[in-house]
Amino acid sequence: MLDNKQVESLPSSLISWVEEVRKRTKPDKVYWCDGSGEENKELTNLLTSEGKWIKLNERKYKNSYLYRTQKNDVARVEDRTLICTDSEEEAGPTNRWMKKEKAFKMMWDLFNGAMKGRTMYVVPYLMGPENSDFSQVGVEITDSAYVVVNMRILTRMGNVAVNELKRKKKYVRALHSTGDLSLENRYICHFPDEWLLMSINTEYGGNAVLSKKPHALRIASVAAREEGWLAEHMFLLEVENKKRNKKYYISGALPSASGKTNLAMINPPSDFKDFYARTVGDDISWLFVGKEGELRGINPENGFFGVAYGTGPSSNPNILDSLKKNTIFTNVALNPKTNEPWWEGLSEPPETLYDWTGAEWHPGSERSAAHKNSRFTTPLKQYPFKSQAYKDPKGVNLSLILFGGRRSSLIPLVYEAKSFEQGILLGAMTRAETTAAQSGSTGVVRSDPMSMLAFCGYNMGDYFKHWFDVAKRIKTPPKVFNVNWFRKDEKGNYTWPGFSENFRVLKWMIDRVDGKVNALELPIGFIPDIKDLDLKGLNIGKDKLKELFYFDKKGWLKELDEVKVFFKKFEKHMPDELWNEFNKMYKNVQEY
Ligand code: SAT
Ligand code: MN
Repeated sequence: MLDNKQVESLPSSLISWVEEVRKRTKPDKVYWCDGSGEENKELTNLLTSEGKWIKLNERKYKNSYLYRTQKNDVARVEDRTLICTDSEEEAGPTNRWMKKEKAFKMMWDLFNGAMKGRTMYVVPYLMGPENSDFSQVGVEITDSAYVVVNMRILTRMGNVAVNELKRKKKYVRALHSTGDLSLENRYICHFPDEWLLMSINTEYGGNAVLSKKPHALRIASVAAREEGWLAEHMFLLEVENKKRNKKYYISGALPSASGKTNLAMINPPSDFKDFYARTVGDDISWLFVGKEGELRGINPENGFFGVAYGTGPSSNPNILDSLKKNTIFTNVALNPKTNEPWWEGLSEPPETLYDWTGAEWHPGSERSAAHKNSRFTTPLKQYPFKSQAYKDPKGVNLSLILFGGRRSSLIPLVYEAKSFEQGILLGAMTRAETTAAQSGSTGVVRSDPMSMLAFCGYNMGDYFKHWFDVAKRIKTPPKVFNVNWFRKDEKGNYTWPGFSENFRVLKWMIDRVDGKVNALELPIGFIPDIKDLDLKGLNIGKDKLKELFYFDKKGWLKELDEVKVFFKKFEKHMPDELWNEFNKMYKNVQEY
């Protein structure tokens, strides 16, 4: 706990806000978190004693726990996630909007007495490396010990943030209460003008750990627009080639639960002896134009909140050891015999399990044992294949950016934009199938520009314009690519093996960056000449490769027509630069 002296040293605006929240929410106790190990132990003991979480097998999963959320509270709820501004136009046609004053009143009514009988935790946190001009601070007030222990892994929490609070002019205020978990009154409200967040009646990570999507993307995207940088839903990967004596930094946007974490932790196939891949971040990148006109990136987070379901020896072997200590598992299954967590993809299922709801489960059951959006929360620091750059206050210099999404047809395995500006179009026109990361139906194709549909805190038309404005200041633009690992054949099987084999595609991109290989031109961009794809050791037929790069003119015209309908929604907010790029591509496809 922070002592009185430390609390008194904090900005007076913060002290009075905490006091206001205390008066309105009426907790039994106020507890200022310092982020220490002892404090964390107290909180985990408390959670265990309340029967809310299960301590896992200490020998196999040291200091690790299983938490089950309420059944109706397992994913982000996009229809209850609101951007609250004066005018609807500021939020734009893709966000749910509520007038600021109305939302304020509604939320304060819901928060009235919400913390009665509970402890109110005040959590100072830092997003980004220490002593970095790019980092931001925030303070989350929450009555959930589960949220606090997650924040301790995902952010730099407590004392470090207290120091930065004294240095930074502005900070985000985030207020959360578990409330009664009722769906009718669940709201995650964003007040970008005030750098303020209010979330109630939910405890699921993406809705309640407000440092993550609500701060690091929705509020940060608004700040980024004002200050001339970009807050993106992107991983950040370091690839080193020892022979070329060079490091490449790759950031990439893929929608939630589409393998972004796996790609950020990719393990090059065994034939790629000169290559090493290391993770800087797996979910969020903040990008800045550096002094030399280069594009730099930092990972604002300090841990991973990855999807457990499907994570295993074939999809992400690198993470498995890291999950064996100091990890929180949410909504995975439990082996009652060994007290170990289990989820689909990890191993053969044991004879008897308790599923994510706690009900008995046996192999062959129709329902999954772990929830499809089950998650692990684990510290970056203990991940063996991390890049030391994750704590570099200056960030890294980007070599390339990739966009993509889950598409079972049409979109090639990889293609390259002809310019950075066309790259912005590739990002903006991304359409992807929905996943279990958001409530609602899965597998529906929807526009998800830059994978930011659910995370852009303002009008996406203005967001596209902002990308073009930032582009004007970049002197050495990274190359931009689009990828699609998810094409399926007529039988419904994936055409490309994916996972670590995706490194072959990254290698081609790196060769393009280094000017080592030429490419073939299509109206939508450049694709590899098959001979330049390193496929040594991979058993893949010629027809499959052909299929992966087949250009279906009719399909593309239909795709672009649908993109156009989406773009038109933004009306006058849509920048001319993007329409120009779009029209150029449309014409090229028509004339092909
Ligand atoms: O639930 S989170 O928003 O934190 C993760 C995700 O959906 O990308
Ligand atoms: Mn994400």
